[in-house]
Amino acid sequence: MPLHENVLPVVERVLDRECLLSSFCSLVLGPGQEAQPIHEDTQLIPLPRPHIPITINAIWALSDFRDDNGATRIIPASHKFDSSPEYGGDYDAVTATMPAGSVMLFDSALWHGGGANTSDTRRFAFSCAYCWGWMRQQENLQLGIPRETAARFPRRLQELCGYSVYKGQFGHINNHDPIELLGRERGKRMVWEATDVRKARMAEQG
Ligand SMILES: O=C(O)CCC(=O)C(=O)O
Repeated sequence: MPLHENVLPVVERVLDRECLLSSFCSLVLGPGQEAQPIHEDTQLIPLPRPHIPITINAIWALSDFRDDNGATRIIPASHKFDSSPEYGGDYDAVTATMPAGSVMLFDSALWHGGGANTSDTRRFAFSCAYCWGWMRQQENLQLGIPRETAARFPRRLQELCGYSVYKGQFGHINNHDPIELLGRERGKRMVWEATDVRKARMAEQG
């Protein structure tokens, strides 16, 4: 799902191809669930607002998202506000209703929150968030996913999970791309190798 062809290219356009999966989780609202406080997913990050998109959220509806079962509430254009919401505050929101199978993409600085589920069935969703490669991911996927499991992922998913180096500099291990720990051959060159013209020439000549 994090590799979905209708979503990842959009994320790569807003961030870049070296983006990371920040978190991947299910969002299940049971009957009687109260509305979640309106929040931004990155509001604890001490950056002056508004700022460039730093994290993109994809919420996948696995059930129909309706007003009565807790469809996500959003405050349109709030990602451009110069402040963050107060937890527990009362805000004028619209509900993002959508049929099962839809996906909603938004800048995580958008003020939002799950709605109240007053129906008698559960509302199922997946949340897939992506961030820049220079940021700390919300979930520590390199330690959280056993290495032998990650080794079976497609290469692009491995990169998204953090087995990658941003701009050939951030995230290396002993001057190597961590993807090599998953048994992949030569990963990305570090910036200091790639910019060493003499060494690059020697490598070309074998
Ligand atoms: O469940 C939803 O609709 C939104 C969930 C959410 O915003 C969150 O968990 O941060």
